[in-house]
Amino acid sequence: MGVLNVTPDSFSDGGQFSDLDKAVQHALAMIRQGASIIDIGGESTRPNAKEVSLDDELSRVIPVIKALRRQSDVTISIDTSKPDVMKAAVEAGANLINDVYALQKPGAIEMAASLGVPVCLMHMQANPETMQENPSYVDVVDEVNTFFVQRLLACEEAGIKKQNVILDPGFGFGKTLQHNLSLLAKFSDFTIHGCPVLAGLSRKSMIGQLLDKEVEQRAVGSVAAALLAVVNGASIIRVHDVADTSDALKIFNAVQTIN
Ligand code: 7PM
Repeated sequence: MGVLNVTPDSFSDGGQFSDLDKAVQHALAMIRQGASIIDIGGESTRPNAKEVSLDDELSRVIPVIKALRRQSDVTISIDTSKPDVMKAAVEAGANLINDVYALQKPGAIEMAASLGVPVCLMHMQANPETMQENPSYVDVVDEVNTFFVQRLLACEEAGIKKQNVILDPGFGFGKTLQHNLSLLAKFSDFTIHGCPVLAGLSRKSMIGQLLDKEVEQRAVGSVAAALLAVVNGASIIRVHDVADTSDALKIFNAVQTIN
């Protein structure tokens, strides 16, 4: 899964191509490099991020989804927690809902059920404004798994089949470095529900903390972390550096398919 952020400054350089054009070109480049899912997000979920209005989010993501859908049949994931964005995105050609609030916002679970597309449910402690203030768990892996059981039950009650659910422990979302390392070390524990598990580690602060490197120097560390997640059972990895990650996965797959 390649990350395509369409927040205002992601693709604007004042140059000759439109921001829409550049966003689509970046998605097509990630597809050529090996991405089979493009995750399109217009709402920043970074720590301390401000909320984005419905109209702003729609005007950022919908034109990109429509334009990409015209040029590719790649799986398009919409990264949103707003029911109205989910609906417009699926109507524009998105095939997957990636919700960092795990369909807990009012109306989200009903909307996802009625749209009938697969959903990715991510664990987060607290909310983006406060989540990194004082993350605290007795046992982070147990608590994330308990959350997954609760959300799978809510999905079943809403009419979303387990076969349509992807789970994600939410690296960096209300977690300290030690919590994040526990999630990665015990990643295989999240496969007990029988759903595919997604890992989003790319360029995150845990990589920065371990390497003492700024975000643009975290590609190698991110690839190493992604590969560990795959070895420990991840089915989908959400990454910025698609070409580098593809190289690592080709080595893994070659070793995996021997005999
Ligand atoms: C800080 C924290 C900076 C998070 C940037 C981010 C995930 C996601 C994001 C994830 C799923 C980023 C993010 N992370 N969706 N959206 N899983 N499902 O790295 O880990 O882009 S935002």
